Amino acid sequence: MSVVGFDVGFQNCYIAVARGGGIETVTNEFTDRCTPAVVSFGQKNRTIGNAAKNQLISHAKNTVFNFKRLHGRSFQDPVVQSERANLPYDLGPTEDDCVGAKVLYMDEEHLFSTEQVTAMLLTKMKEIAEAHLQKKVHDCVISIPSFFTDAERRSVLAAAQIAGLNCLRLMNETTAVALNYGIYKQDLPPQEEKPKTVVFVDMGHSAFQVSACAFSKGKVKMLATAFDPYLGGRDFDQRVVDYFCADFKSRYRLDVKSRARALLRLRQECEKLKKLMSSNSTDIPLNIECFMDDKDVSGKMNRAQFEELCADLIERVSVPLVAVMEQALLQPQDISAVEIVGGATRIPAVKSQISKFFGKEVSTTLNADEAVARGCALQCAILSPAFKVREFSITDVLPFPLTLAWSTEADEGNGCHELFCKNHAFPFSKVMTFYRKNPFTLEASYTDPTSLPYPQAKIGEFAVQKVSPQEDGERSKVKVKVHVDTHGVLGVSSVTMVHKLKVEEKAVATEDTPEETNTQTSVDNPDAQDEIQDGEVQGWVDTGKQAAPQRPPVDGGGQNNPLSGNNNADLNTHHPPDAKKPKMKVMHISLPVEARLVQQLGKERLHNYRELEVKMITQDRLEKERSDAKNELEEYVYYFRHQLEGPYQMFLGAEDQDKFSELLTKTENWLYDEGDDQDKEVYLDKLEQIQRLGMPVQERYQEAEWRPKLFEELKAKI
Ligand code: ATP
Ligand code: K
Ligand code: MG
Repeated sequence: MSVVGFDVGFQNCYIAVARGGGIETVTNEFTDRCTPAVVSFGQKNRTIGNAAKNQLISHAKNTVFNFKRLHGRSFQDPVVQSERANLPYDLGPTEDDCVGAKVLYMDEEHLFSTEQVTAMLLTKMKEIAEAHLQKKVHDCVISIPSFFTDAERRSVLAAAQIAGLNCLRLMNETTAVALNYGIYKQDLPPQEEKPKTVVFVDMGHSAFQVSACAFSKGKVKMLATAFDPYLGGRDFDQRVVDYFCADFKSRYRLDVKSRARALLRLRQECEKLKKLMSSNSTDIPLNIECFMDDKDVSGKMNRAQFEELCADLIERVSVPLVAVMEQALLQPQDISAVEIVGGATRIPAVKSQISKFFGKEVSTTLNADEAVARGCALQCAILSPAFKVREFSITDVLPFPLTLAWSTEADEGNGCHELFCKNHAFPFSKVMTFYRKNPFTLEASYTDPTSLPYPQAKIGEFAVQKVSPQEDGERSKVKVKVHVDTHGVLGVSSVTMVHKLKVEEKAVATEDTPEETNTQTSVDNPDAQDEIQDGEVQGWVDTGKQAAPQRPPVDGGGQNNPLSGNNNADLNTHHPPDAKKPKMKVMHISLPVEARLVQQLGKERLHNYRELEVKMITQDRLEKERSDAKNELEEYVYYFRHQLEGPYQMFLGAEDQDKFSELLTKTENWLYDEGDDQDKEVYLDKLEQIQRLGMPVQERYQEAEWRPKLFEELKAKI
């Protein structure tokens, strides 16, 4: 059992693990807590993380970054097209209408889907966690922005599967932060008292998210979430980039935007400058040597100038703040703390805009970079049976309202119902009842396309199969259980058809134990159900009348059910508990459902991606072993060359010395020539040749070193 949390950032990724009763943020092989979200493709292998980031400029066409927002989208998607315009590598459509990165890998053209690229990043993060924990990592919790739609969430889940991870929960980033904040708090009010309300604000590289939460002892309830999916640190960078592009055009006559590499270098420098301006209000210089056409360039900027360039971005910070307070029906004075995380909240103007809005200082209790990963690790620990964690319940909220629609059987027009309102709690299940004679289809979509940061309101269709009329030709009652699962993904968890059958007196007499429970609906936590009563629904479903008012949402206990329905239509016989009607028998028949979801990766494709990932992992490992063997040989040659001219000289005869020296020279020349690129075994062979000559010399030398010392020691003892 592994307990791991992954914050997969747009720019920066963090890994946290639970170990020895605490949460630790893990460092990677460069002793860095941050692993950049960059994957670079080479002739022999992939490089991922810090090493890949170093290739951003030198290897621009085959180094993939800024891909987090491509999840669950098609190539034609306007978001994809606008990202594409700013990327030095190219994107293309995959076979199943997703988007992929076009790169050269092992001398061949490849189109790696976004799921595959994120899986590569997750593979790297998994390896870092495994190196830290010294054991295999499988179970984990992965963060996503709270505004991710169904398709985006499913796409990230697919990436986890490709990486061989079992994602126990996709966790909204601000929810992870809230958990990380609340679970350690000893002074939370008891459940019967007024909860403590805290607002969490996260501005990362690509997005801005705000959540209002209510904390009581042992629980956090998200009240509302708001966001600007297109406001992040990179937008501030872009303003600085634009400024210097104009500046360099007028002062140096350079057209920076026409050169991808120059633009990348400028962007990196502008980001550094932006960070420096956060802690310094005076002029900060910007110098880049050999920038374009061998020209050096220089410029400067100060904080006041920066704030002027970004004035409208800073204004936009208030919009989600207003929205979250309106939705949660809160006034600024109701808020006990405003906790900020995410790198871009370090911009002083962003910070002051937030504190101005709430009329109080913002708090930075949490580690701005690691809070999301730590919250995910905590969630994973809570979900893991192997870990004892303080009781803490988390109720999250849906970012967008969801509607189910259906066509009626008797040409009475179509029906639809908003099943989950905005900020509805999840995980959550609801049961809808239909009266049908034939199979039918439910269409799920987001209620309000205009509020959606996604081009398509449709989520998918659920085709309810094998519906048949009752014995007497009447419509059958069909109960459809719809849920939003722990990942925030919509699905139909079960469909039951109820058939009433007339039975012979005799048959009843043989089975007269009344059964009360129905195996199909008792699976879920009954608290999480908001059942629409049969009678009410009958009119509502097929005549288009509205349903009776629903009970308010309650804490849900979600089931991690697969999206597709149950295919074995097993028959369950139930007797009505009412003994006065012994002639009726009720059968609950489980029906299969076929889910056709927007942008859903097929099972087979997913399987192929996983196999390919495993192959690439092996290839990376082999390449590492190969290059390690080569390095070792080089080091040996260098070492013995040095020692032969020095301390080892007197431990070899002249003839042997010549022979050894000759071998070293030969190997050295070989390494520069055809030995530059050989299999691991070839290097190991050469290494052995050298060791055969070198080892005896080394031993003689060591003996000679030790003998006098040993002699001294013995003398001292006597
Ligand atoms: P996202 O949350 O959008 O997926 P992310 O999690 O990768 O992105 P973070 O690591 O939280 O993003 O933040 C990165 C951003 O914060 C970058 O734009 C970076 O330049 C910015 N940033 C980091 N430190 C500072 C600083 N001192 N001043 C200004 N900006 C900063
Ligand atoms: K991050
Ligand atoms: Mg982030």
